[in-house]
Amino acid sequence: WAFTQESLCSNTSVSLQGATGLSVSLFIFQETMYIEENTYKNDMISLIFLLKEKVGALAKVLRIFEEKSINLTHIESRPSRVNKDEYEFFINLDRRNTPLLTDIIKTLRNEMGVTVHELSRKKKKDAVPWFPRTIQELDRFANQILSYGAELDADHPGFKDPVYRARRKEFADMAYNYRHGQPIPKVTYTEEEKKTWGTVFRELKTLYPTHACYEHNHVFPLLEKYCGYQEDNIPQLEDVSKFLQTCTGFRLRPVAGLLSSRDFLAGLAFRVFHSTQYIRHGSKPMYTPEPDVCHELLGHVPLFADISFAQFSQEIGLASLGAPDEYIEKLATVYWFTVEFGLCKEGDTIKAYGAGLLSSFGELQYCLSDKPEIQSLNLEKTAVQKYPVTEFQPEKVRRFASSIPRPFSIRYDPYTQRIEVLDNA
Ligand code: HBI
Ligand code: NLE
Ligand code: FE
Repeated sequence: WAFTQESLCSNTSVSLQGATGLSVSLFIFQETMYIEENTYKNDMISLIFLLKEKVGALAKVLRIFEEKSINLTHIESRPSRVNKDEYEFFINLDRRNTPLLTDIIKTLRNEMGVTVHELSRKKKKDAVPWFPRTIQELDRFANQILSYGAELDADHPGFKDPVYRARRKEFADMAYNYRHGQPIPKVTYTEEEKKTWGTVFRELKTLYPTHACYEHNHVFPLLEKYCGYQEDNIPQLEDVSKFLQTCTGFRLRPVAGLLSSRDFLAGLAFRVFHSTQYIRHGSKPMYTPEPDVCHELLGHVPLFADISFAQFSQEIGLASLGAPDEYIEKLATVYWFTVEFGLCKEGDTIKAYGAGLLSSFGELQYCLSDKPEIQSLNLEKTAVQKYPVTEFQPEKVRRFASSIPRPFSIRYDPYTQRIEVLDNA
């Protein structure tokens, strides 16, 4: 995608003039991250329904919920943009009494002729996948980790190390208990953890000038200056989050481990980046298959300070809200081959901008050697979706978003940090 931007953040006036029309390439070093199957334990349900403007129309519907003892926890209304004489209602339900809901929806649809859209976290026929509409609702993802920190896979270097496992549990608990708006707890890292960071930091820093993209190299000195990026110090997520907020409004939120693509992308819609806080096992500093604090801070964070990149990330996030599973899969694939493992051309030189490359000194060296086969990104092939190729701009993501079948459209209100759900005009 094209990077063009004037000022980087409010406390500096560094000017970034990235190459425009970068051609994006991809490369994967090692298979996949491990993801455990996970069924969502707690459902979350919202309904959108449309009513013709008429005395008592809403009361009639609400009476049905009352009769089945279903507790509504939230209701909002707005005039429909499509039909002047209709109103749209958005309600949240108490999760405890959802079994009766199917009957209610049937009654509304069949007997009362009401258009109802169900938003559900469970996979359900005819339901739109649930999505958070306020930044606070991201709290609901906290216990939805795909590979819970303490239950590492057998081939993970930390698996047989009880000390490492116990430490991971501490980090997982911290993330579980975090709520939006709280400062991110500061961590006192152990000497061993600091040593691991030191190795990763030192090795990567020598590679960045020649291997990392222009934007990464521009932001990096600022992170050293303002956020404690040093060989002998693991930066605190809270400091980094504050810095990013001044740059692009992106913030970090601690997370216990890998989130599903759907949940992870939903965070981006609110300019929230879910970040792990633990560090990789000291025996393998060069490469780890899962995200850790090195990956987040050295790989992702520098690019989230870039205005165009931040915008692009949020567009992907907004496109994901309420999207069917197949579309989430496509967005995640695009994300993987660009944000995680993308290479770009600067003039004739190939540079890395993917976070998974920029946080692994093994992979960063390897990806620019003559060994890997580099392929041009062809989104039609990679995402298996008709998709504009090469430069990858928010405008194109927006076009893709509008092709996602959803019974409503979505707008982000940055002042309230809320998603507005609008009927499809
Ligand atoms: N979860 N915690 C966390 N961190 C990520 O970087 C992350 C994730 N889940 C999915 C994901 N990244 C992406 O690779 C895509 O699946 C969207
Ligand atoms: N392989 C990367 C690293 O070692 O930093 C992490 C990738 C996470 C997707
Ligand atoms: Fe990542």
